[in-house]
Amino acid sequence: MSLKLYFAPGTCSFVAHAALELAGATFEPVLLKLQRGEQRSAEFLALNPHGQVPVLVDGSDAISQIVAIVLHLDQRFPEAGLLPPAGLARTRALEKLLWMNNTAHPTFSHFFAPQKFSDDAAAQASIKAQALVQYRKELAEIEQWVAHKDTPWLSGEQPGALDGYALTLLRWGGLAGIDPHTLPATWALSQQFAALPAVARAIERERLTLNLYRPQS
Ligand SMILES: N[C@@H](CCC(=O)N[C@@H](CS)C(=O)NCC(=O)O)C(=O)O
Repeated sequence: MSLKLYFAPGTCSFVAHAALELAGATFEPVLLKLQRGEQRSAEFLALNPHGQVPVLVDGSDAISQIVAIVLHLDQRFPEAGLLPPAGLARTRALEKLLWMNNTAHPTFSHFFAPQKFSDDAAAQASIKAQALVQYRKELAEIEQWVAHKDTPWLSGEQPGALDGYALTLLRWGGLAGIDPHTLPATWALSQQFAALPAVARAIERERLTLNLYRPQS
């Protein structure tokens, strides 16, 4: 079955993009320009009515949601080790993956797009400020996972989905004025992950700069 990934450079779709490359999958990458609203085209909404990337098309099936896509790829390419295969290690990896997706990622969305959550300018400023406080704590939590892991990668011996998400969340932190050097373990892990030939292909395709840090004015 043919695979196609709808992605937008620098967004959370990188987690799926890196996973496909790590799995050695043959797939067609389809770049969407979110600034141009391409995620709201009729063609894309037919694949994902939520109008968001990533979407993985596997044959005639369109799959959205990062966690669902990772689980699907993990089943399809078990040898890639995107997640631990079984047992408590798998449960713990899913626990982290879900937290990244349902907690840290939405916190950043509140910082990046506060207009989604209020149409009042003062309320937006407050949402943004509070989200930044929260996001710092969440990146600090990931830093603890990375600093105290007893395996080379976040979920085991092989690089996988958690490492791709950690890199993505750390990059976004740079946009929020969080210097990655203040999170040295996550920064080192992200650099190692980015240097893997498979991941480097995704980074090159998305034309990503790893360190986006700029001090906030
Ligand atoms: N829960 C979704 C979140 C997806 C998401 O937030 N995608 C963002 C990019 S990081 C997006 O497509 N935003 C465009 C929009 O909402 O218009 C998932 O896990 O896939």
